[in-house]
Amino acid sequence: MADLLGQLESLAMGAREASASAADERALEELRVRFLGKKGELSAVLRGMGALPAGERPRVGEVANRVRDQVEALLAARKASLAGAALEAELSGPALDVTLPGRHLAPRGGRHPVTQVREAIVGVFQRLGYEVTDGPEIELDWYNFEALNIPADHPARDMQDTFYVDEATLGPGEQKGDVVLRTHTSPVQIRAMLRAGKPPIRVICPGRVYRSDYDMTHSPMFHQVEGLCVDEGITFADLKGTLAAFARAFFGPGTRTRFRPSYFPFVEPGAEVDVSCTICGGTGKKDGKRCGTCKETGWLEVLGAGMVHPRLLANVGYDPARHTGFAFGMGVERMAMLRFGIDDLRLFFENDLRFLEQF
Ligand code: FA5
Repeated sequence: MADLLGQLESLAMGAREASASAADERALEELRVRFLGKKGELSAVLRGMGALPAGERPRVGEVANRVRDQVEALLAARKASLAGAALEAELSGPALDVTLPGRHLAPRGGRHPVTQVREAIVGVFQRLGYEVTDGPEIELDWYNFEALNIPADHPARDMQDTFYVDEATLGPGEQKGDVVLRTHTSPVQIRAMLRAGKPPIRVICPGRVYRSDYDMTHSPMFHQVEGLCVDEGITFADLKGTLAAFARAFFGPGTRTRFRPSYFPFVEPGAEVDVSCTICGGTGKKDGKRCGTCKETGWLEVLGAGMVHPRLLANVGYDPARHTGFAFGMGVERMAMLRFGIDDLRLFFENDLRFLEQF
């Protein structure tokens, strides 16, 4: 018995020394396993109790329990003192400097001005009950020209104006001249009518178009928005009312519209539509001087429009005696230039952040 009691005493002493020098929680856990674990030192002593006479066992058991409590208390006390020291170290360490400049947030992206304007235009027509539709940018000559009543000798069909798709990339049965990068969104008029099968149709189509152009107000790739309305009894008055409502919604309530006769092969009659100048309010004068935006005319040309040519309706199998409609098309970059007062369209495509951040 004296032997076992001696072992318990030295276990308690060993635990006292070891826990005093344990540096962290992990070391304390290792000590707990070493002294109190299933295969630890205390269990080894208790296993030795089996050899004792029955009368001596309670005494040894009592001392063993006390030693277990002592070791547990030692470990807990050391744990608390380590935590206290860690907190102390943190509090007495260098203070958090709240005056340091913050880390810069990554710059926020935004929608491109052309996208913003496209969405604004489309939004007005959606509120007027138009549905958004689309068509391919690589288009068949038939949709881009032929079905739109644009004759073979029309200057738009010239190589100088249109990007034709190279022979190498043509599909089976297609010939050079059959496939073009669409030069306007008007082919979607044909596609929308064929898709619908029959009137009524009220669609708006935003999209990219391509022309062999390049100067301050023309770029080889630009965006248009096409509108088409076909039904029974649609008249030029509906066209005027619709575009006047659009102009007021897009440019402001006081905006006036003017229709000038013009020619597009796919409409009859056709018109160019002007709005009162957004800069000088239609007076032609800005601060007593000539308004440069409208060149003193008081008007800005914004889009082409007209009544759908009966031949188009016939091309898609509609009855021109029963159904009539109107169509219009506008350049999105042109609308963006007017809205934001920008004089060089090419700025939209240079992706210079100093420019883009202003919108
Ligand atoms: C057309 O493209 C006709 N399809 C519009 C139309 C539709 C008329 C329906 C009648 C009925 P136009 O070629 O004028 O029309 O072009 C329309 C607009 O596109 C122009 O007013 C102009 O704002 C814009 N635009 C034309 N070429 C360029 C270019 N290279 N870069 C930027 N914008 C352009």
